[in-house]
Amino acid sequence: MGGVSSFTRIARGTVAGVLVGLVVAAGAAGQSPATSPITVEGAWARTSPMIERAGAAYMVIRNAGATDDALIGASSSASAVVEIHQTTADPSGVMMMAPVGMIPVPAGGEAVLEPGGYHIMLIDLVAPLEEGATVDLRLSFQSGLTLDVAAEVRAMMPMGSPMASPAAM
Ligand SMILES: [Cu+2]
Repeated sequence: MGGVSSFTRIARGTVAGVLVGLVVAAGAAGQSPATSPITVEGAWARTSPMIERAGAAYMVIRNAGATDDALIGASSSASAVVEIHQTTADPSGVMMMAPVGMIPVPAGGEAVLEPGGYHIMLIDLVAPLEEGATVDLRLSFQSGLTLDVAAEVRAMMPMGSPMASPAAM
């Protein structure tokens, strides 16, 4: 049946295209941190004080390059859903959080993810976050770069962190 064989050819072509795409993505993921303008410092995570089976991760993302970049997504084996959130206060001072499409990481600058501001939201945790354990995160950037980060689970904000509302993600 000519129709079937023609369908098979198209399908094979599609599979080949997907494989090429995967090789390119693996190359980007394997890029040495030494050559990447993006670095992450002080990654940590905690269980949400407010929401059962949710947690959040925080860090400072630096961009030593000459091109603006942005964090556009993340994944983790620790939770079914990972979203990029921003906590803000409404005019009456009530803290609320919502997903954002990206967190800008300007050229020569940094993005600060901290309680009361930007954070990586871990939704539907596979297991409760245990203090001292690490949460793996794969960060995806607008530039196509991906970066693997290990965030240490802590009960409290690390010493020296700016004081934000401890109840807010
Ligand atoms: Cu959140």
